[in-house]
Amino acid sequence: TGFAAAHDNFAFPDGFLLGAATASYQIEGGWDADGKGVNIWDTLTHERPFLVADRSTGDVADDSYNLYMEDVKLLKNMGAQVYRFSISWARILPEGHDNKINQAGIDYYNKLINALLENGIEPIVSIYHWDLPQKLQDLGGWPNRELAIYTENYARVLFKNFGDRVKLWITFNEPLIFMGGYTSDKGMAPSINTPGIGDYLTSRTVLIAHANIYHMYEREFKQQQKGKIGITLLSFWCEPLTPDYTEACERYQQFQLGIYAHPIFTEQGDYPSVVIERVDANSKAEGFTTSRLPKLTSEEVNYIKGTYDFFGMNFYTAYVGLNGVVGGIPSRERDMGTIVLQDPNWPVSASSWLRVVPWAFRKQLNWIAKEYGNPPIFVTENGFSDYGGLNDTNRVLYYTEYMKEMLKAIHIDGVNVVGYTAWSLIDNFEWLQGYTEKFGVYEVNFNDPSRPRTPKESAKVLTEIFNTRKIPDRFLD
Ligand code: PNW
Repeated sequence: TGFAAAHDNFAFPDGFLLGAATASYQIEGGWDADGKGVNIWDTLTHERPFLVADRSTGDVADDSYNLYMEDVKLLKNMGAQVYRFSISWARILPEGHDNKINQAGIDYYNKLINALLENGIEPIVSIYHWDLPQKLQDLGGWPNRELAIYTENYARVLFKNFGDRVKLWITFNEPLIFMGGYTSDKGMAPSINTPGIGDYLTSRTVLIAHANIYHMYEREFKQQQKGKIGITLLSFWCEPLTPDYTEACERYQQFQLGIYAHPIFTEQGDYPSVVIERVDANSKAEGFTTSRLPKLTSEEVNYIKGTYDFFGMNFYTAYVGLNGVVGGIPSRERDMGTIVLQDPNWPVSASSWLRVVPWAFRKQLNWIAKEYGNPPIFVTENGFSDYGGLNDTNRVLYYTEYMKEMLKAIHIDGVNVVGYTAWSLIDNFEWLQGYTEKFGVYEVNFNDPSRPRTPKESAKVLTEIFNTRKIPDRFLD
């Protein structure tokens, strides 16, 4: 019957992977434990505490450096098949370079990975989730393209030590956001104010580093380890204010997602032409002799193209877009020439940028599938923030409504989505918002030294979904 068919549409396909996600700096603590080096978030939180909403740090965070077994238990109890976590570069290589390896760091991730596998949970490892060793920032950080080589060397240490057991690797988490660390002295670490220049330099280094890692894995490890490598990119749906602004939204997609996805996922490769044209033209008008967008050579374009086994997609929210020139001179925002707003009717969260727009998830999945030739998409993050509390009805609604839209994209539209990890397993250090915004499905009491974890309503619903592999009937209309 049509009734049954409609309900089958809200089941997860066989082989679809379900789980939850975290990141090293946000949960681990142990900021100077057992030989770990200093990273740019240690530096920002210690030296410029006023940049963080509650002046907090990740010094202890969820103490997952000590309590990782608790996290594994939560995942196990939920019925998670996969756990996405990131490795702290400075815990493995205290000074960023591979000449000095911190064995205690290797031991920590070995213990975590083994515990996961013993409990039937597959690790998905992000190689870089924003915590750059300070020693590499001292050399200029991501705008310095030598980092593309240092990152490759760091990744090799990870493949050598963990690649026998880790089969799913993500090179970078959301370069779109961490390139912002080079656009303002009030922003993300390293909080350096070089907008319209440092961010584009960062994008080039990241693209080359990603390709270096991908090719190095193919040459040195893939045959033996048989793993898969992707990159996690953040995107937003952009709904044109009126049909006249369709192009404004297209430009928004290319400037936000396309800067990273076009060089890797299209057959043509390279930066999107609209990005090249507009940054070149603005640079010229602003009096720069050389475009602020450093070009990729044709060798680099070919080298970067196709370096993926899957597309890691982080998705949270949507905007309404229209034409408009805003942002300083120079800036990527100004280069883009699109302004975005959020519809005041969309339900809010605790995060200023995050409104609840479930239908946009389906649209963005379709946009990616169409633009990039329907690659396997792993949704590596999706989630909702509030100010705390176990009775998180709005988070439950967020997850069920967004998952329903994702399932429509899979079953009705044929988008190739292969997995989903909820952000986040536990409340954690939400970057510049400190501990004021909560994303966890498990609550963590940050006032208690033992950092107890307690399931919220959303953890119970995700447990049910992970075990039944469908959206419960009570959430279907
Ligand atoms: C992601 N925005 O960051 C990160 O990968 C996580 O580490 C983070 O905790 C999570 O989402 C929630 O914020 C984002 O401004 C940061 O649109 C900023 C935005 C989106 C995602």
